Amino acid sequence: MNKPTELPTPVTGKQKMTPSEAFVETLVAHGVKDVFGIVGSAYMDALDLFPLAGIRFISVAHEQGGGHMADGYSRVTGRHGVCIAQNGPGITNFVTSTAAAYWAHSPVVVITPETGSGTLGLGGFQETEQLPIFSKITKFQAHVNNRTRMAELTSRAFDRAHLELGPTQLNIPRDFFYGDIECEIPRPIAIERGAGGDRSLDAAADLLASAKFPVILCGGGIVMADGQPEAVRLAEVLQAPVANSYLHNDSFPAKHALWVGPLGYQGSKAAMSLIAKADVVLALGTRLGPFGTLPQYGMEYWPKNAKIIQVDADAKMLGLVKPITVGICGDARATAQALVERLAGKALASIANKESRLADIAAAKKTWEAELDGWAHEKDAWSLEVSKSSTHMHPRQMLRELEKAMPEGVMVSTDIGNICSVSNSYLRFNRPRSMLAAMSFGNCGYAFPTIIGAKVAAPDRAAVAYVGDGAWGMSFGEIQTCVRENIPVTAVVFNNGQWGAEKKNHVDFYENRFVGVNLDKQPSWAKVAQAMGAEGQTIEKLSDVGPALRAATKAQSEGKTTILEMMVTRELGDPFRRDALAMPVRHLDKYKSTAAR
Ligand SMILES: Cc1ncc(C[n+]2csc(CCOP(=O)(O)OP(=O)(O)O)c2C)c(N)n1
Ligand SMILES: [Mg+2]
Repeated sequence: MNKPTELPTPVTGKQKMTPSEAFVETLVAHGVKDVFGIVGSAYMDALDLFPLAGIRFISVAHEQGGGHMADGYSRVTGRHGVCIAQNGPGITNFVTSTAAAYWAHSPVVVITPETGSGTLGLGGFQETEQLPIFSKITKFQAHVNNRTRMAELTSRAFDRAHLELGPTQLNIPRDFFYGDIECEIPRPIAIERGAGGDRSLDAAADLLASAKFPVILCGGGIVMADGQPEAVRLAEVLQAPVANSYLHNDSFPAKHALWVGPLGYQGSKAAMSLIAKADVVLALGTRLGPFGTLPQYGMEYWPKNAKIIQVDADAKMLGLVKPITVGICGDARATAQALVERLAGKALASIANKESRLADIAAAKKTWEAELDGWAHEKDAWSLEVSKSSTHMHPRQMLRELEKAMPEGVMVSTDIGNICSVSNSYLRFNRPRSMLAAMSFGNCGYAFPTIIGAKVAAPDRAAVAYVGDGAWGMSFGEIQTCVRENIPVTAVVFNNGQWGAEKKNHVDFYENRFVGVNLDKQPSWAKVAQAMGAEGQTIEKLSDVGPALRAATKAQSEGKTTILEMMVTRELGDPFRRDALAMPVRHLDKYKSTAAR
């Protein structure tokens, strides 16, 4: 979270300044060092001050990319990510990235200069109503309705992004950057969240003390609260297995004996089989999103009869998706600490029987690892057919090689797509703020710009994006940003020549009637990378995967961005949402041939 003691000091005292100066000094007051965007006349008067204010402006290829970079930056630092653009089209380009940040709970401040107040409503150049567009994808919208309020409202947009755990919008009529005002720069408001109410904490501690098979489900709230040490301590006190919530594989250290892997789509069967046995589940810092516990591998693993304790910093999330026994509105770190304190001195049923549970954990993990080792390729009829005459790599084997070659402390972003989803089984982290998946908004094109923002935030950490070739077509333009702004990252592009995740639905439901899913006549993405000033390599053989990833991540320290184009077969893993599709029903004669038989 925002650490006020580390923040620089802006100008102090009430004094005369321009609104541009007030705006920039408020950014300084909130510790802003980097802003992502595309230049525009709407805010040029403020932009002119950035260098002297110590703010780096990172010029991107597309505003959506800039928004995702701000998201990645905030997810790695825990501080604000900031993006800005030209009124009208520059701002509408932020819609997708803002919605993605909303569902990732990222404190991104989206700065949206708008058309001048003097001509608003006349349908002039680059005019659109910018507040309604973002109203459902931000936690707070500040509109500067008077230039004298520039610092106040700017500061509030920053404060609210932390307080409400998500993106906020700061909308500024472009003429309001100019003029003379008298104002004082507000200091950031830092609100400490507590552990939760005494009654709910007592009830949770009693339940945990009596639990014979407690399981902790560790979510993104632990990452955001920097609470991993407290989560580890609590797990050790209870000797409870710990699963990661869906796409938060960095919420608990994978090297820990109690770690059992992620739940959800393409997650760990060890985690699923163990949570199925739980009599008490502690959902620590997770909203228990509806997709996070969908059945997988034909397993219904959510323990319907277990008592559920849910901890979330947002009270509205408690009991929203799943019925719960105890809800605690608290900061996951503080709550974990408070539970450790309450459990001290209590007789714990889970300690009395810990040997058998530890044996269960070790056995479940061993079985799952062995299954992954042997799972060289997908075994459904279609996958076998398309891969039998292919010389390309099996995606799963390639993902295993990548996993083994990951450098210490790596950050990995993942896109939406079949191979990215399968990678969930092969991504393990020992450090929080390391996994940056496209969260529930699930937009293709998320991973590459997000890892660029992460790299700006943590230049000394290796940064790797996993991207399907379809999603790559949407996002490779940001190679320009890497090269131009010297932000070295590695992108691993899975070339299977298709929008695979969607094709899987054609295979499962539409008898292979493919419409719009083949990505024929793609360029060589390795050559495209080279033409854009990055390194590009095509990887055909499994034995080259590990060495290529190691070399590419190492080359980041020499300032090199590398695109590794992995040539993989067209086989496809399980689909994301079998539950959401139905076999085709047709009533009109014209379409009868497409009806399910
Ligand atoms: C912006 C956006 N458009 C469309 C979709 C629907 N969609 C989900 S996965 C997918 C296919 C991804 O293909 P690719 O990136 O090549 O990865 P693959 O599935 O082949 O591994 C599509 C089109 C989406 N999630 N986001
Ligand atoms: Mg693909």
